[in-house]
Amino acid sequence: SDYCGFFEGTEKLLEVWFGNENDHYHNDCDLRKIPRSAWESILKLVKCEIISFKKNDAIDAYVLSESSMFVSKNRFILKTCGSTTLLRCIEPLLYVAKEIAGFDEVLDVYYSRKNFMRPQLQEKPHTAFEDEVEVLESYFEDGAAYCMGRVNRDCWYLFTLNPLTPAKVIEIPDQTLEVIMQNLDPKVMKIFTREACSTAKEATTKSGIDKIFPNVTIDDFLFKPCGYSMNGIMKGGYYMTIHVTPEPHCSYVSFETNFPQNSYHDVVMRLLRIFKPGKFIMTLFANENSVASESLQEYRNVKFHGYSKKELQICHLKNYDMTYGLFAKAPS
Ligand code: PUT
Repeated sequence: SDYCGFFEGTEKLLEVWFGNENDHYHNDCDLRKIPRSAWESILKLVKCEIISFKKNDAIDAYVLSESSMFVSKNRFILKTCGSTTLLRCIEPLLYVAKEIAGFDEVLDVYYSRKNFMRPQLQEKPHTAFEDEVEVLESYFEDGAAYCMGRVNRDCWYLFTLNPLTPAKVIEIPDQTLEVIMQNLDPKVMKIFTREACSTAKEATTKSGIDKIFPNVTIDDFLFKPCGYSMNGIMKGGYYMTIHVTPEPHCSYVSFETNFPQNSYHDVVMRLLRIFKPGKFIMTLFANENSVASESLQEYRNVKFHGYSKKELQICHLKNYDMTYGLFAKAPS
């Protein structure tokens, strides 16, 4: 049965790293100086709102009505689904980052998303990647736009800074794994409905989400009548986030983390056992100093039991190497 109508679970994802021209270690700068009221006004433009908040000494994590936001000292991450207008946050974000947090330069930018199930339901410029790129280019110089995967089917778009001339790099070890799953097992998706679970915590434990990583402070939310979001924060500024759209005709689950691993094979296998997707895409970013940089090579020959690899692409960027892979359930 359908729990409700169509919902575009596919998120738009923005990550911005800030710096200060005269203060290399940006001792006095911090995005966490930006007050909640400023974030609320910015998110209003994006068409979503804050529904929950948790923090530790390294990261502020917000669960939003449409996905999540993570604010660290000099890195901002916003992930929003549905028909939100994420790119409208850029102008006010650059303003508050300068005027309140003290950052006067942008070190790096990543805007990415999978192809929408129903692009016609988006608001401009999100109806087409080319139009999104035009907006991004109006704010950021030296932007490079990529499409990984099949332009006529499952694909993943990325805009980032990749100047032809030497540029500043992110020196601290950094890595991001994203797994975007579709055509999920309806029995698993049922867990993320109010019919099956009365609290978010129940859905978190029943599904096994609480076992993906140890020592995570979880902030979870179960929507009415269905849908689920969780943020997890760990020591050292690491985060994980999961968003579930359980409706059978448009099921979608995303997982993202910057938690360092030499190999993400076991993490991905855990996700596949929990969610049982019919297909998924995996993207992994790792910079030179990251422990995950070696594992990028591993993905050339990676195998996930029960799934076959349809595509694999490797992209060398300014700060990071990135791998994109599409996998589909192998016939049993
Ligand atoms: N989503 C972009 C990730 C870039 C590396 N942290």
